[in-house]
Amino acid sequence: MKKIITFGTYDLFHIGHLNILKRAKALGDYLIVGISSDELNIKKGKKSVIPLEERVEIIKAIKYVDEIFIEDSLELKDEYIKKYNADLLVMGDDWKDKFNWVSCPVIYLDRTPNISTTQIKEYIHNKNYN
Ligand code: C2G
Repeated sequence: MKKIITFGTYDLFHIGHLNILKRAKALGDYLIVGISSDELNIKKGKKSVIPLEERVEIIKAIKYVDEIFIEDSLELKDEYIKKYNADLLVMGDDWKDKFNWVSCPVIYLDRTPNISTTQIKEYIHNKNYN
C-alpha cells in the first residue's frame, strides 16, 4: 500500500485545497494530512480565520483523506514522515524545493490558479460582493 502525506492549513477551505487533496490521493492508496496548528500559523506569519478544531473536522470529512494529525512544526516534517510510514510527500509548488531534505521522495504539484485564502480575505475586505 502506497502512503501519501501532505500538509496545510486549509483555512477558509476552497477548491484549491480540494484539488490538491484529490490529486495527492490519486498518487497512492492512503492519504495522511498534517494540519497546521494555530500556533504554527502564527510562526508562519499567518493567522487562520477558522480555528484548528473546525479545520480538522472539515479535512476529516473529505473523502480522499484517510488519516489526519496536527502539524506543530515545519522542522518536524521528516519525523512525521517516518512516524506515519509515508512513501511520498506531496506539496503545492508554492513550497517548491523547500522540503527536498526529507527522507522520502517529494512531488510539488501546480497550485490551482486564481484562488487562495489570501485572495478570499482581500475580496471580502474590499467588499467586492453584493
Ligand atoms: N494549494 C493549491 N492551490 C491553491 C491554494 C493552495 O494547490 N490555489 C495547496 C498549497 O500549495 C498547499 C495546500 O493547498 O499544498 C494547503 O495550502 P495552505 O493551507 O495555504 O497551506 P500552508 O499554510 O502553505 O501550509 O508544512 C507546510 C505547511 O503546513 C503548508
